[in-house]
Amino acid sequence: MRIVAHIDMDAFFASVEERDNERFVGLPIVVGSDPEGGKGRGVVSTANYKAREYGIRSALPISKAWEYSENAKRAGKPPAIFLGVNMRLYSDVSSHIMEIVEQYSEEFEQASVDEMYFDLSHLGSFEEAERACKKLKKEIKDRERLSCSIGIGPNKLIAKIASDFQKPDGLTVVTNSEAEKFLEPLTIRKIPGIGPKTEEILNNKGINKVKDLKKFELGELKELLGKFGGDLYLKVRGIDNTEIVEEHEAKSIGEQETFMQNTLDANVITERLNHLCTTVFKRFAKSGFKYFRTISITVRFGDFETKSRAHTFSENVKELSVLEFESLKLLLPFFDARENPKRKAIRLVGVKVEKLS
Ligand code: TTP
Ligand code: MG
Repeated sequence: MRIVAHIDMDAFFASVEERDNERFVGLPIVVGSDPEGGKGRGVVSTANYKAREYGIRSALPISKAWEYSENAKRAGKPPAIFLGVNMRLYSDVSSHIMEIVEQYSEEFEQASVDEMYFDLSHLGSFEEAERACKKLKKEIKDRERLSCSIGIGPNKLIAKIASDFQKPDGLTVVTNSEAEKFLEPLTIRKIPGIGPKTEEILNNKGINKVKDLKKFELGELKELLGKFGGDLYLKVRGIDNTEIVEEHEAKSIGEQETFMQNTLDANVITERLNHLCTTVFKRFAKSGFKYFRTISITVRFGDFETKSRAHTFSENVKELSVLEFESLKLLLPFFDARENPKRKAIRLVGVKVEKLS
């Protein structure tokens, strides 16, 4: 059984600003271009939920947002706080969150700065997947002080729509058998791929809900919308076979291996570790980078608890022997009480070189 989750942070840029500036807490916040006292020509990147009550949302002209804020002020409400886009900060926070999510799955795909798909099929049931996602939400709240919404479904399409279903701070589970019924009452715009233009074409034909779309034959939808019509025919029935595609970022080069059987046999594990080092080193040698400075290893136990340990050298290094020796040093504590007090068997080991230059 396939189980896919989709996580999307709530009012992401604005939530990060609110988190980092105590004086903003509880106030309407708009992140975007400079409003220039109502004359600004840019747009809103995002607004927190408080500012959304004023009608301010992503992609709205910033001058409109200013106007709505002024109206609110006249009505005795707090005016919105307008902030520029601090992309570097949001990217950093984004990486922290992705690192947390990656602990929950071996297959994940970052879909945008604040959303990610990850596979939870290994948990075996939607109940277990829900439990894991509750834990994940709590972990993100505890560690990053941010809220997110998660959808769990039988494929990426349903997971994505489900994560949006109870925003903010939502968790929505839609099983295989519930998927078609879940979609039917939704407006067609909720289907990814239906933008304002397609929506208009369909609305003009009296099609507003997903349920209305199901009355059309495959051929009719293709005639109306071209190739997308074919995809749409499947989508409105909850069918989606797209894979989770992991992005390969060039900031680090790493490999991991899941063992056939969980093990704590030092010979077996060190042999696989050396093999991973060789593979990583070959990729590093071909990458065009000359040096690395950080070596990190990841160990996942049979119960999915995952730990990473890293060593950063004060100077650049470039030898395979260093990679082998240092990763072994990082691994050894996992055989005894230092990193493995309960002597748990190991499921997966990974090796990574970072700080490439
Ligand atoms: P979204 O996830 O679409 O929006 P959001 O996280 O602000 O709000 P929510 O998910 O709770 O509805 O986008 C993530 C970030 O991407 C958002 O915080 C800012 C940025 N963004 C833009 O810069 N311009 C846009 O038009 C959109 C939609 C998002
Ligand atoms: Mg979001």
